[in-house]
Amino acid sequence: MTPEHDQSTHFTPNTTLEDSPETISKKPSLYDVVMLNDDYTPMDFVTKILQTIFHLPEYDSNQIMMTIHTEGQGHCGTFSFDVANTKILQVKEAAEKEGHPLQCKLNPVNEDDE
Ligand code: TYC
Repeated sequence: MTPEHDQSTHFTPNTTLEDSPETISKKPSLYDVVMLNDDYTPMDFVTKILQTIFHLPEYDSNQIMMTIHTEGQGHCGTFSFDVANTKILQVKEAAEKEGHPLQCKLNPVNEDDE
């Protein structure tokens, strides 16, 4: 193998020795943060969380809050694994501080659908 074809020193964390060059992902995996409905968290608290932690405009935050309230869950944003987990933790901590059960979940984005 010529040095320029030797990829052994170029593996990124989400590749294995079995991956062919075509299957090695070129960008980091993305994750949807999905917020869940509950019967207790006040609506205005949810709207504020969407504005402060997810940096969504007030109008969008209110729309997403109402979607969660009526449909059971709603999409808050798509992020890298670390950013998504940090936001989920920030939501949990802010909610717990006020005694609310608000929770989010993490959904890997199917990269074939992009
Ligand atoms: N269902 C809650 C209520 O009636 C409001 C709510 C909306 C809670 C969105 C959580 O993610 C949520 N107070």
